Amino acid sequence: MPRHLVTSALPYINGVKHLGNLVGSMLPADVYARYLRLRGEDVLFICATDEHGTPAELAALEEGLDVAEYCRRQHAVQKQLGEAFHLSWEHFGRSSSSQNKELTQHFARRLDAEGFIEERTIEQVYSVDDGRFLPDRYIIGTCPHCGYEAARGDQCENCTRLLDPTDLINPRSAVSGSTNLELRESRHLYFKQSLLAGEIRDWIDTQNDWPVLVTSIAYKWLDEGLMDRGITRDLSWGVPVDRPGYEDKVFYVWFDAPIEYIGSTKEWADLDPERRDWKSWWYDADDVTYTQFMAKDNVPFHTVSFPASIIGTRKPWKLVSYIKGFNWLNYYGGKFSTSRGVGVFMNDAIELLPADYWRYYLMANAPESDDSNFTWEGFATAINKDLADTFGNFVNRCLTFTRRSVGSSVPGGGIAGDAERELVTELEKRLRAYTDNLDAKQFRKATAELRALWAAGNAYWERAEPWKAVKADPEQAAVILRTGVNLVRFFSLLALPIIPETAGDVLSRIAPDVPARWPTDVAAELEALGPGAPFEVPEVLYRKITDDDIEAWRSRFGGEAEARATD
Ligand code: B3M
Ligand code: ZN
Repeated sequence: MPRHLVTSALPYINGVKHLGNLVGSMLPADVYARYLRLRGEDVLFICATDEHGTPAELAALEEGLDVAEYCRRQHAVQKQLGEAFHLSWEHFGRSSSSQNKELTQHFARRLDAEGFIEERTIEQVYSVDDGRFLPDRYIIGTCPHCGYEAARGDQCENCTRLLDPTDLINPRSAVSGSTNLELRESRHLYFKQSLLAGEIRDWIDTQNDWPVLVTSIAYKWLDEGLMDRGITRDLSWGVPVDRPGYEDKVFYVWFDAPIEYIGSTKEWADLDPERRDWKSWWYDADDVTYTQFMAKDNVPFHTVSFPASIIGTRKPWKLVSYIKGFNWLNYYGGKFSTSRGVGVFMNDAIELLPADYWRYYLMANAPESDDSNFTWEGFATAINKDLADTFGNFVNRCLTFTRRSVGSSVPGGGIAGDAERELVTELEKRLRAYTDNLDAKQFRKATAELRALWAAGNAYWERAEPWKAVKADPEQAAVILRTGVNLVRFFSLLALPIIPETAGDVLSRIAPDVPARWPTDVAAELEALGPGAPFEVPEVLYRKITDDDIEAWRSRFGGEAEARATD
């Protein structure tokens, strides 16, 4: 049976993620994994926190915490929030795990054995007072281009120009503020990935079903000439470099982070080694289809650097089968900003409304072919019109009217007629479009097809006019009510990947004993709940978003000025 490995880009450890991070990797990965499970596939959905590198160390420094303790706490926060959003990973690991350490060191040794590792000596900024080398981000100074006084050694976030630490005016250490800096030689390991450029290009050339966004970024990097890259750093927090003379160095975060996809799988298997075989998913795994989800800034590492690390081992480690890359979700046209506190973050969002509201809006508005915009107005429209009116209201009106007319069980009697046959024909067309879009990982289009399915059910109910039939033709009324209750089940089943909590709640009340399997035969689905099947009527599924809500949330989360600009 085909097996599906699904991974989402690993969220950085520092801080709660915003809705842009969620929609650009973790959420679509979850929707896809849920859909595949409903189709009966064997699915392994893996994610983890990306804990090494300067973001972790600088954030821990700011909180006055030991970096390992900081990461432990942050991983727990991100794991809990991910589960609050119903992200159904089989494992949410940690790139600081011992499994990732061993695998990263193994990959480096393999690359070395195959002649792809070279030692080079480079000049680096050393802080005498801190007694350590400073990575570029640890050096602060005045930008020579725009005069911004807090520019970093790698980039000025004010004018966004890329910098070298030696460009900065009055450079100082971000660790201690000391200006007692000097250039010193330091030895580092370089991965000679330039030797693999041809093989990587040949591999990319065969990926003709990948999104253009992904292949165009890969070719851009390859066309610019694939440079050898330093894969070690003078840092203490990271995967140690097990090589004499490198006791004070660790591997570069982007070398170890993608290997954590494998590391997290091994963490998962180590929890139940009798039944879980991590290597069968990653080594000689031709029966596995591997799909990665990420935002576009991560695409270069996943189309070039990580595959180079795998191909360079000359061992049959699993290469990705499909990469789904996303553009950006903006907030009123601007960037979500952790530092400026602009935009909606996962902890705030889940406090405001249950996960399904966000899941639905983010999938309906996913930044796939282009950047998309989060606005409270757009959010309110999607919730009020699609979730509350088209799905939620259909569920309640069908079940409430049926209960009031014939009691809390599906009525028998009557024979389906042309109206029902036409309904089945339309639903078959829509189901095919919905399924095709989910198979193609086109989430925006898939969500639009789900909404169209719901609308078709509403149109049937309106045309059938059960409120007249119950008086004039009870046999015909029984057909309409039976069809309506089965439509509620059918629509909830289809909605499970996107809004699992509320769709699951409906199914638990009307079809607790009917297995949730992806529907293929619409006519059969509309008879799944036969005469006498009991049902309960759920509470109103969604509350409407009011103008006051929008006003309050716009001022709380920023976007006030931007909103006026777009009004
Ligand atoms: N930690 C996510 C980011 O760039 C980055 C992904 C790693 S996936 C191996 O925000
Ligand atoms: Zn600048």
